[in-house]
Amino acid sequence: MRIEKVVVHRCALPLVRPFRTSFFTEYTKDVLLVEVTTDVGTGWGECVAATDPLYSHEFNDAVMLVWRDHLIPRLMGRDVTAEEVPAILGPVRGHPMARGALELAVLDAQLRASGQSFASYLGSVHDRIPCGVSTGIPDDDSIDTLVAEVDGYVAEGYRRVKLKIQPGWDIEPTRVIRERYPDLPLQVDANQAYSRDDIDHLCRLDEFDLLLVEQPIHEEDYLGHKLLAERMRTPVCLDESVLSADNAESLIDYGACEIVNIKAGRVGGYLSAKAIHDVALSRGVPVWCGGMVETGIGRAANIALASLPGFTVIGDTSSSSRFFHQDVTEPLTMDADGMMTVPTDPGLGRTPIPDALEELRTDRVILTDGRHD
Ligand code: OSB
Ligand code: MG
Repeated sequence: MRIEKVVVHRCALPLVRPFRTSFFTEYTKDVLLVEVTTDVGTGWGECVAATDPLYSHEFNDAVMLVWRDHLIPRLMGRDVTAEEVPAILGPVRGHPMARGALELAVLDAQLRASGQSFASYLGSVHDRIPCGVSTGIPDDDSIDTLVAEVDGYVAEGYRRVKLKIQPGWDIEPTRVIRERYPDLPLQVDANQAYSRDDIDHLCRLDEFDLLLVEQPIHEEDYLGHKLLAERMRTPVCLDESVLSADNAESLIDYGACEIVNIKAGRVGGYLSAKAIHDVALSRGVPVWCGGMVETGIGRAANIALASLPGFTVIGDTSSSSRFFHQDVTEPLTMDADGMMTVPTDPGLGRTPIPDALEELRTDRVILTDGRHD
């Protein structure tokens, strides 16, 4: 297919409640949606970068520049298949979130043209997937607020809950939720807030029978995670450290990682995400599908990814309503039994609703000729 035009729709989606982690508090989701026009039709992608470079070095304004000056010029006017996109963009170092969003849009266009769903293309083995939810640190630092939020998620039917932790907000909140829900599948995510010096402290989490502890230490400290994994009974899972299939294989074989959180946006796209899944499956290492507070575009793609066979741990695959009053697409919705149906329409199975896009959009840029309107 020939790539003819790339339009970026920047949108602002107010969150239903602030989302606070060890590294930031987000009140509004500022997202770049990318619309690629080809000679066989249109495709949509979503970039998981944020306004500020706090989770990753990538951020939305930088993504716009790298798209405009380095990535899109390599694709424009070319006859490509989606599978060729990683190699075409490969000479540009880094910027996996920027690359992944373009690959997703080209894949969506290709699959819509051929009538195949994204899930079927990736190798889905489930029609429905179980849903987990990520719970932020309460804005008011109150355990009662956390309990009320978790009570709400459990009542909705979520099958697994993740708590965000950081020094000073770890043992007590986890103890309270575990005592209230002795059988709830529960895990914690520190987003790198601890160091090698905290290994004894982190081992105190072992008494709560957690599914895993996610990215406790700095993303570059592989030895720290290995030392922790040797000491801690709770499995150590990596998120930010995992960048590619080769690096995932290294982390697994080195002993730094017992479970992998796969976020397609973080690893340069769904083809790379699938390759990481395949490596982990070959090693018998469970994987799960992470989230980046995606709109329905990215969320639909995540749900498809989560239906692959190696995804044996419940992911951050919550309903659109977990974060948004209004999504840009028809919402992705969990059923009362805590399961979500994997989209089966061609491509992602979701496109922006024109009125919603219009209402939520803060900027529209035709990146192939630089025009804003
Ligand atoms: O570390 O998993 C994370 C959201 C934004 C940035 C980082 C993370 C998260 C989440 C997932 O916790 C939230 C979701 O999309 O369900
Ligand atoms: Mg994480």
